[in-house]
Amino acid sequence: MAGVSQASAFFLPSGRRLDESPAQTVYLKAMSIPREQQQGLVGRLTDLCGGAYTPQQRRKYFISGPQWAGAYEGHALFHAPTREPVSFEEVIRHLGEIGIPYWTTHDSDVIATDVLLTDRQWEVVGAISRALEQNGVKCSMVTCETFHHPVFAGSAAAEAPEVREYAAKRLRNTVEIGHELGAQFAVYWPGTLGYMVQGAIEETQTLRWFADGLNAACERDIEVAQQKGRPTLKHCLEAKPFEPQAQIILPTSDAMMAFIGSGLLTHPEMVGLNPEYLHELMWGGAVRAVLARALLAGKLWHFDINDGYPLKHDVDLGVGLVNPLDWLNVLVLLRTHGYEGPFNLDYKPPRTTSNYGVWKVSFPTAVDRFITLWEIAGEVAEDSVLNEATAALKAGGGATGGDLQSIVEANKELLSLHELISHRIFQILIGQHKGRTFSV
Ligand code: GCO
Ligand code: MN
Ligand code: MN
Repeated sequence: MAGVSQASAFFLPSGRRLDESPAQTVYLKAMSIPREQQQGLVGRLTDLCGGAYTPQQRRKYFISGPQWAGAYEGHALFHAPTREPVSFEEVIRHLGEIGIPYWTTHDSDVIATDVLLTDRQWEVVGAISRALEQNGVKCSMVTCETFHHPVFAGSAAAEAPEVREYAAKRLRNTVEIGHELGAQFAVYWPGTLGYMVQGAIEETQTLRWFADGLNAACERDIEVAQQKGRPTLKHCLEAKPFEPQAQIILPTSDAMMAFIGSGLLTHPEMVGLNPEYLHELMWGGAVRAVLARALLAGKLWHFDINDGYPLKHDVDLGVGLVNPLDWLNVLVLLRTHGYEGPFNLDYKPPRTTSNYGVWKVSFPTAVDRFITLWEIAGEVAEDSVLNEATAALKAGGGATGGDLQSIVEANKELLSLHELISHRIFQILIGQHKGRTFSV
């Protein structure tokens, strides 16, 4: 029917187009889609969405895909897995095909815990290097899992010295693996560093022990970097305000910064931050302000990108699906301050997404939303309305009297620009600055 655009038409699984009319919609709803046609439908509708970048375009950005995100099977405390296991070879191959140039991993994502710290781990590391090489993907970051295994029930900074000794070995080993894989960053999310029940943990002692582990990692890094003629890694702390413990000893990026400056670290200059967007929303923080504080301290080195809801738990949704306007503003801040670190896609494809959907829908669309928001942030930075409004606010009304009333009066009309700026950013987000209008 004339007037029905490609984009708004309904399609039958056969590919035949149905025009939008109530009767036909009912027909479409009533018709089941056989399993063997479902991937075709999802794939076709994904392609119909348009707006996808090419793998070459995607590779221009410092974006990394975590092994644990690609291989996440949809399990949680109340949730059985909904997806099949995926090997690192498969994850790396998909990242290469999509055009995600970097891969990140926990030590135990790819090497079984009982193989870690044995000679056999180097066979796995060799296989990883080959997979990376074959697929044109690089390892940018390694992270040490110190939360999942029962040995870390009382955290990596537990009372028993043998637990802390084991944790230090794992941390040093992760640094070695990182150098072997060519990584530039190591990330530490302390996980169980906290408590469920009160009184058993002495916080100052726990923090000293936690620092011992990080010091061991930094000291080993200095040795290995020297042996290999490589720069040392950037060691990045990641905070999360709750989960998996009820109370967390280092719950926010600001707490992490205070810890870096506490005097407990032997190499505070080697340690910075890996904030995660959602983790700061979880405590009710303004993510942009969190990042601004880290930028000022020179500690914003790595950034986990995802989305979710304030004051709720760690749903790790794909970037931009919940808070696109806030995300745009975050990226404006990072662009205008020359942030050049990685954007790590630390999200969890929802358990309603299939193994096919993870690579057809979840990863490519997350990357493309990020790139789009990053490019829109560039438009915000260059927008003439915004630049003139901002400059006017900074110039002020030029009160000369010096008395309070004349200062208030001089800026009174200018301050309406705050709301106008916010409106303009919304317009840029939805493309109205380029003439997108609706006939109403
Ligand atoms: C989470 C955390 C982790 C960490 C990872 C790297 O949400 O559970 O963000 O995904 O980023 O453990 O240290
Ligand atoms: Mn994270
Ligand atoms: Mn998270």
